[in-house]
Amino acid sequence: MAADYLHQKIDAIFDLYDHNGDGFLENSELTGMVERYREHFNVPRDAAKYTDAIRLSQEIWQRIQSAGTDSDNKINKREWYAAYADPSFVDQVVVPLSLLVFDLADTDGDGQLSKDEALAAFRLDGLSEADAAEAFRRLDADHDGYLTKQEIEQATRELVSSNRKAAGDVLVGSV
Ligand SMILES: [Ca+2]
Ligand SMILES: [Ca+2]
Ligand SMILES: [Ca+2]
Repeated sequence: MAADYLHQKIDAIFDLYDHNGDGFLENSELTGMVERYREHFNVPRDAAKYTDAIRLSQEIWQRIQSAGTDSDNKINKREWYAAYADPSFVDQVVVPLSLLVFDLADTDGDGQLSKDEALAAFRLDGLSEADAAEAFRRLDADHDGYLTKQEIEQATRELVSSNRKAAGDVLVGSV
């Protein structure tokens, strides 16, 4: 059952992106997450952290479309799983995107997410209020009231690579 657990988590990421819940990802849903961050945190459209995040969202789209076997303009779950099975996809796209999203939420630019910044970010990801609070509690390992980039990077890697239960799993709420 171990392999199935990782599968469930990758599945949960898909569902957070699948804004209209139809079981497919469209290009606009991949950029939609970044757009929601930009709006909520009032990030200027010409800010590098925004344009870079959009570029990486597009890279997700392009990589999966070019690897895909069908030519519909949507990503299905099978194509999504296949992408995450490639370690370079995680290293070159998934982790860098999560760090840029961190920057978008870091409105005061101190290099950390305060509790308010982090809770707002988790809610934008689609987590319930309770799941967002739990995620913050679990990820703030040293209980100083802030999340660092290192904590988010580690949590992201655990979420998308580990078959075992890990603290980072809270990034997708209750799996
Ligand atoms: Ca959809
Ligand atoms: Ca901050
Ligand atoms: Ca901390």
